[in-house]
Amino acid sequence: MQRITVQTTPIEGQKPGTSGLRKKTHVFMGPHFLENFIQSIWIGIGGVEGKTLVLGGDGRYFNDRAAQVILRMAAASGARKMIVGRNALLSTPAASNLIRLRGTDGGIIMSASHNPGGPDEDFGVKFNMSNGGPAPEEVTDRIFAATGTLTAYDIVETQDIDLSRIGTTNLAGMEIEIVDPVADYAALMETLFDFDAIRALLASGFRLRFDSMHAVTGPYATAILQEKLGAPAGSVVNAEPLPDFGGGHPDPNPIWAKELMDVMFADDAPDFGAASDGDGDRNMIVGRGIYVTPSDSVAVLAANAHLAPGYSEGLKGVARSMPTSRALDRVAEAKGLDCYETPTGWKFFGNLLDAGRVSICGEESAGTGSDHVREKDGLWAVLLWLNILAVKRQSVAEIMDEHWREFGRNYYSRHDYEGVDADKANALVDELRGKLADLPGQDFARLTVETADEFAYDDPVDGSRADKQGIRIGFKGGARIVLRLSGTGTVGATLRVYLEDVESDPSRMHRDAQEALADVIAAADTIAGITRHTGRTAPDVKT
Ligand code: VG1
Ligand code: CO
Repeated sequence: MQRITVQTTPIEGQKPGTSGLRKKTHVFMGPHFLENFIQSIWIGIGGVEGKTLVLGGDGRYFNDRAAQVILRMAAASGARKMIVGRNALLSTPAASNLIRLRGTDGGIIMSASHNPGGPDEDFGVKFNMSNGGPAPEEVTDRIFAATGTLTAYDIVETQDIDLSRIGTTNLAGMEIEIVDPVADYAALMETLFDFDAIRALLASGFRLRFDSMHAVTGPYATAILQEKLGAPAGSVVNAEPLPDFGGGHPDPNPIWAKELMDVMFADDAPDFGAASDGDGDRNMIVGRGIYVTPSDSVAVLAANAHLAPGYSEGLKGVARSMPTSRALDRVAEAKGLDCYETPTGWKFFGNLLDAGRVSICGEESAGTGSDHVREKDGLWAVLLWLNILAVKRQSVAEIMDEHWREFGRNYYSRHDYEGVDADKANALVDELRGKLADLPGQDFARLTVETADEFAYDDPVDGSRADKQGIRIGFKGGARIVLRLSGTGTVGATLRVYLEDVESDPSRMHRDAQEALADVIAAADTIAGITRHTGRTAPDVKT
């Protein structure tokens, strides 16, 4: 075993995006790429010497190899200890929990989340802080700065560590503890929810189907839903994590989780369906014959969380990312709760959660979570839904109907234009930015613009500022368009167009969202010139 210093030179393009650094797997596997980034993390966090970190990933292709490299680099730089999920697996929320539970200095999560995996698909690495949450921009900026000046990295040369057996081992003086990835997380869930009530619901003939999409939640969902809560074997499907997610796209939405949608819209559909993404932090909720948008889901969860033991004393406040629909704001207003609007990405919720200002947060991209960890948490959302259903004994459709009648409905859809030429996408945004000041008062597709600006966020806890976080256009009557470029893609640019309108007439609350939003959709194209700039006449994905 030998500790060596390898000479290297900076590699371009190592700037972390919305959630860590994501690249094509072959890029990550290229000479020095992973090593450069990991050494830059050590620099960005002020060194790893004497520190304890958690390490795990979503099991995608290269997860196992990357784990060995990261362990050897941590040992070479003097880390005291690494706590690793067995076979280098940990869902993102389980990693967040482990960091908090063990009081570590942070952790590394190997995942490109909802992006597909495999040799020709994507890989990613993310650093989380000692609070269990994604590194804030100040830290990712330091990491990125280090990638630009790096000249060498340290690594230990040795055989692979056997990560398949729970227990403790040693690597060049660094302790490695291999833990069951599921146990602590499952125990945490048991403290938050009424497992007896959910067990009784499932014993009463209520049928559920959870689609793990061959990603990391398979073992978690099987242990919790089937083994602990008594859902019959086969309730959790696609449960085996595979390096390429079975060739699928582990993004839980009606397009990529179509298999689940088909089952839930069939005549003999189960009562409740759910799916999760690559690293287990996203959730999709679908009832028999009804899809629940993530923006509605977080609103329903906030309105009913008190029905679960972990939230019985009420919520401290709520938060949503800016493009997420304002269904949550309606609940907050009715309940007298503070509601914060943050930029896209879970890292912006961390300070609000740490400061005890909010208990539940959500994003339109199928991320929901609470102060139990510092990441969004797919299974947590599913369990809270089940707890609510167990108490209310209503169908998902009845719950949505009641919710809309009480709070009003926010029709919502996101249109994604993927793989757009980056220059064209930037030109679109620049042009739009240039005309924001002139938009108020103008009419488009029967809608009158009331406000138009580019979102900037001043963190109320630490005063940090994040600007250029998306363009938002508000119309008279409450409709809204938001446009921004994705920060998680690996090919070209992805333009995201978020569309919303409000409806308070109960007789008009059961329309198709695309139909209900037709004017808003038309206005978006006219205002932003989407077709003119991109040549596209329709989005690639509508969720
Ligand atoms: C997307 C979503 C955002 C989410 C992020 C990470 O980012 O829009 O809401 O926080 O993915 O989710 P972007 O920049 O592509 O819009 V995950 O599950 O990939 O960690
Ligand atoms: Co994810």
